Amino acid sequence: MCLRNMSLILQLLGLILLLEFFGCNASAHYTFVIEKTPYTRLCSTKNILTVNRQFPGPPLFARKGETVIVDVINKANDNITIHWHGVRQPRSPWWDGPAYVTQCPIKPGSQFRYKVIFTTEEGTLWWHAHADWTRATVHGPIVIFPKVGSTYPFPKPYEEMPIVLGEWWKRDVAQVYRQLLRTGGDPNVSDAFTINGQPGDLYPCSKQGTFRLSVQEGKTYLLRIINAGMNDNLFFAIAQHKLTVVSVDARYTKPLTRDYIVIPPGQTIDALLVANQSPNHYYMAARAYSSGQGVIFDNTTTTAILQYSGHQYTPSSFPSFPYLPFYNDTASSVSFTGALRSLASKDHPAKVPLMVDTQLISTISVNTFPCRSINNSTCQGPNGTRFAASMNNITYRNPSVSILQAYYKDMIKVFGESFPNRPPLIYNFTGDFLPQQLQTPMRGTEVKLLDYNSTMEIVLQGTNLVAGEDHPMHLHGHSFYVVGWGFGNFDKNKDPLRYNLIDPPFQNTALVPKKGWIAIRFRADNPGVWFMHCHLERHLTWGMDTVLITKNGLSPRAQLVPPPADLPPC
Ligand SMILES: *[C@@H]1O[C@H](CO)[C@@H](O)[C@H](O)[C@H]1NC(C)=O
Ligand SMILES: *[C@@H]1O[C@H](CO)[C@@H](O)[C@H](O)[C@H]1NC(C)=O
Ligand SMILES: *[C@@H]1O[C@H](CO)[C@@H](O)[C@H](O)[C@H]1NC(C)=O
Ligand SMILES: *[C@@H]1O[C@H](CO)[C@@H](O)[C@H](O)[C@H]1NC(C)=O
Ligand SMILES: *[C@@H]1O[C@H](CO)[C@@H](O)[C@H](O)[C@H]1NC(C)=O
Ligand SMILES: *[C@@H]1O[C@H](CO)[C@@H](O)[C@H](O)[C@H]1NC(C)=O
Ligand SMILES: *[C@@H]1O[C@H](CO)[C@@H](O)[C@H](O)[C@H]1NC(C)=O
Ligand SMILES: *[C@@H]1O[C@H](CO)[C@@H](O)[C@H](O)[C@H]1NC(C)=O
Ligand SMILES: *[C@@H]1O[C@H](CO)[C@@H](O)[C@H](O)[C@H]1NC(C)=O
Ligand SMILES: [Cu+2]
Repeated sequence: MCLRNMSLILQLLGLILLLEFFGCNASAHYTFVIEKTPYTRLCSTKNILTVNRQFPGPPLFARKGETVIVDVINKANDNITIHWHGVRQPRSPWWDGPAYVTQCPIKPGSQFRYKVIFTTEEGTLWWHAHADWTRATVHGPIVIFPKVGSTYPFPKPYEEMPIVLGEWWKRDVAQVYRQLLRTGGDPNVSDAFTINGQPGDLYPCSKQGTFRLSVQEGKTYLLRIINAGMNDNLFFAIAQHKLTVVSVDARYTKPLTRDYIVIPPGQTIDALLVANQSPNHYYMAARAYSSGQGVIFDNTTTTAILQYSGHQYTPSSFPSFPYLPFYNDTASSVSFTGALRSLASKDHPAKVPLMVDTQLISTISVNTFPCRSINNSTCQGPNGTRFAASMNNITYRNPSVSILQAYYKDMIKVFGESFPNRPPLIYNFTGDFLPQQLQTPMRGTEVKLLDYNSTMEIVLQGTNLVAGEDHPMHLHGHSFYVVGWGFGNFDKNKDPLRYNLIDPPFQNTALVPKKGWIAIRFRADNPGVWFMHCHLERHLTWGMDTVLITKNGLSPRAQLVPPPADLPPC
């Protein structure tokens, strides 16, 4: 309600300051206080890291093109940073967030002011912590409305609702993270998935809190769905209702109507829901899409309830349950992701680079290192090894100061500039029986330099080392067109002939299918230091990461803005 009134006032007076005066969320200045807060889930209470004591955290509202200030005050005992996932932050990587890539962490007792600069984004994104595993509970939606005088390219929904999908551990997530680093094995899987912070009816002690979405018969609702989970891609569906996807990663798509969606960690999907079934209660549910053979995962199911209101009726005592594909159903996953298309209309054109200046091909692999244990205990990775992951056979290692600061000052060389353009070794990437010696990668901090305004194509080639599985690859600073994908090994002669250069989806996170590849294109027109990584948190931790540095252009408008004075020191 508040928001609707506020936008009306905005339209009438054009005054943003009024919003703060009225105590609404839609202000241009937010304060995020990071602190531990007790939350009770699954029959037990634990202290979790939160923003303003909320889980999920508070939504950020803006209109297209606005800049929002967020003061982050760290009152917890953990290092923290905040990343504005999918926000371009033009020439301003200082406020992008990934620890040791663009900034040193905000240490306990200190604070940092972020400038979140919206330009081309419109729709749903999200913010999350980007240091260690703190993002498990430190995250929330970003809602970017069209400019005043402009509207959605679809009929105005009656109401809008964020649907934040998350993952919950009974134990302290920091302990799960430390155990993973210590043992070299798989991290403990989560104990529950959540919908807007609640596990739902299928978990112990959870029925009371189950999230309920009240709808009126005949009305249309816009669900702003975010996968804020750590380690699992998810299938999501609502019993007896279809979802019409209208936007992915804050870019409009051609309407795509399906019974279920697939949403990997990092992705945001806006979908219209028409309350056109008989008045009753219906389950919405999410569970893992986990394609790796033998890869352990949280196989539980989270639910919320869609309940019709405004009528006299007796709801069935057992709401009907939606169809969700089986946990390893890759065909169902690609049947959804492969059908996404940019809207590509006059108002929302797709500007796909047709010519490519630089093509980079990178493998993305899960790997192992021999166990080099300090206290002679064996490592808990496969066959007593230590899990790792890599891009082009390099396991990314964080430097001790941020790459951006080192690059900007041109002083200490904490990184190398030789991330290879091609896999160092050509083998049958997706072969079923790969020699064991290919499994061990190199460690390094190698970046790839991109010329300003050059057009890039990056082919991300999944491999079958250790275990082939889907990887949701995310790029900061530049969203990209997914121009092609396929199973098996990328064929540089045949596959580009099948690219979609007309209306490919424009994303910041894209799922590379198991034992397959995707090709993405973008123009490197945003100078800065930009992290690229798998958004499965365990793979990020293991090193399936690299850094792209888009160089400055010639004009001052094509160069990095200077660093803020309050940038945290390491
Ligand atoms: C991980 O799971 C194992 C086995 O269930 C348990 O012993 C251990 O305490 C768990 N560790 C953490 C940090 O949750
Ligand atoms: C989930 O995993 C547990 C432990 O591995 C197993 O016992 C159970 O059968 C699985 N449940 C489903 C529904 O797959
Ligand atoms: C999916 O898992 C089932 C067992 O849980 C297995 O029988 C089946 O082969 C798997 N399918 C794929 C495509 O891996
Ligand atoms: C580890 O084992 C080796 C060989 O058995 C032994 O020489 C060494 O002292 C042990 N180290 C520790 C810390 O126990
Ligand atoms: C690569 O491995 C796959 C799966 O084992 C196999 O089907 C394919 O023929 C292999 N390709 C080549 C070029 O050897
Ligand atoms: C990765 O590099 C290591 C160390 O040079 C090498 O042993 C291994 O075979 C390489 N693997 C691949 C897949 O390139
Ligand atoms: C980038 O390159 C394109 C194509 O060559 C050109 O049209 C555009 O003006 C360039 N932009 C900038 C900011 O240099
Ligand atoms: C573990 O060792 C066995 C036997 O040597 C081998 O078949 C298997 O591929 C190994 N697994 C991994 C992940 O290295
Ligand atoms: C927090 O960050 C500082 C600065 O990089 C670092 O020295 C310290 O070890 C970090 N603390 C933890 C608990 O990671
Ligand atoms: Cu991954």
